Amino acid sequence: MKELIKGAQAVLKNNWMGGYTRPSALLYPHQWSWDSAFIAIGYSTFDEHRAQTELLSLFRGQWKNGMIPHIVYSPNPSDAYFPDAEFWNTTSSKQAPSGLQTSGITHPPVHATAALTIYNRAKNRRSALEFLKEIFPNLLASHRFFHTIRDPLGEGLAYIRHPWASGLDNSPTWDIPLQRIELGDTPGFERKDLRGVPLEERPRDWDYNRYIYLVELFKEHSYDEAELFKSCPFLLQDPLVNSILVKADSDLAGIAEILGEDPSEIRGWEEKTKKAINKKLWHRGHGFYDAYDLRADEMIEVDTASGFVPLYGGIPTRSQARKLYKYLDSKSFCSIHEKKCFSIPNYNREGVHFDPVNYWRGPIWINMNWIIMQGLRRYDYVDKADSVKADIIELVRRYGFHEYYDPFKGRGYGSTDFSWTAALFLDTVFDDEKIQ
Ligand code: 2M8
Repeated sequence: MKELIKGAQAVLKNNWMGGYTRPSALLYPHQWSWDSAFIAIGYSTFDEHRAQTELLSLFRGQWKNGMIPHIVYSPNPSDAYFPDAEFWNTTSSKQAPSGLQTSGITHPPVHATAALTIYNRAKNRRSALEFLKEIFPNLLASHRFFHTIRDPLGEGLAYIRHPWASGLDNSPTWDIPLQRIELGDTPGFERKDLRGVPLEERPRDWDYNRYIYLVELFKEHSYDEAELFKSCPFLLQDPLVNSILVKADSDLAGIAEILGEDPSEIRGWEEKTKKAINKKLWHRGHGFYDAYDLRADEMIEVDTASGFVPLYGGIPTRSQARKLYKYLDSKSFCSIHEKKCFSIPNYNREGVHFDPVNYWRGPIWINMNWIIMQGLRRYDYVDKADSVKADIIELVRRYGFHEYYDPFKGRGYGSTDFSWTAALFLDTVFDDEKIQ
């Protein structure tokens, strides 16, 4: 175990770019929003100063309306990633920050959870408190953005307007809304991801054409949120983003209390979003949480692991949780008793588009396992949580710190030495191993 821990720490250290940590050398040279939150949680197990720096550097890219962009671009020009900063041209928005370049969409808001974890683990209590004081106003603004600007009808659910904003880029859930897009004259572009990873492990050109169509639309409207709420063909309320927001609200309220600030507004957001998830995203007949397509005004009944993430936010009632558990521990998502399958594949194994090799369409992702594992503990499904934990450790031990893994063969795909795999591995073994 000691060697594995050293290996995980080395992945983070090698991906450190001087002010932030890249997700991986092979594919992702810039700073990604939810990656940074996971990475900061990993650093909090052995380097609290680096953990704080990681989060604070991400917030330098925060927009004036509170939005944390999903990518903060490195100041050093790099030919390694598409789309580059120029392609987003976010300077056309009055909301974009000056002095550095970012994308123009969000990512799941894990940051308050990361900030509280860093504080709780810190040995230097004074500097940890200073860190919380510094970051609290930015965190609050980012939550307010989700709860107000991204919820213009006051339903208690934040919308996303791009598959990349979900973090689960080519999840089969997005196939249906993306089919609605008529491409027209989208400009040509060159994907860079296929230089390092085979197409069978990555999204199709079909998806990329639609990702780029949406970015072109954002540019046309200078990233004006009210305009895009009216005109964007991809507009969804996703259980993953909203449940992560609920958990982060609860942690942000905890931070407010530590700082002697009034947490009531934040607790109000948390409660409202919890209720709304149960009201609008819970499919009664099916006993599962689905994304809601605001354009078609209907649920998207596609069963990905995102439907289990409400457990992490403490959102389901006991009886809802029982239904989720029964499904999670079945053949569809690899049960505890099945020896030939690691858990948790990101999409129902029996689903029509299931593919154990392709990106977010079947493989196991360590961040999803880590999130759902915590949800299982919250509802006292201890054996299953322990079995997910054992699979996280076993996948890393046997195959290394990959971006994602085949649920049957175990072997890893995408990037090697992937930062959030290393970071969340460290977090997973922290309490057992007393990492230094
Ligand atoms: C992947 O997404 C980026 C676009 O944001 C890409 O494919 O180019 C996703 O797995 C996303 O969740 C992740 O944050 C990002 C960097 O690791 O890569």
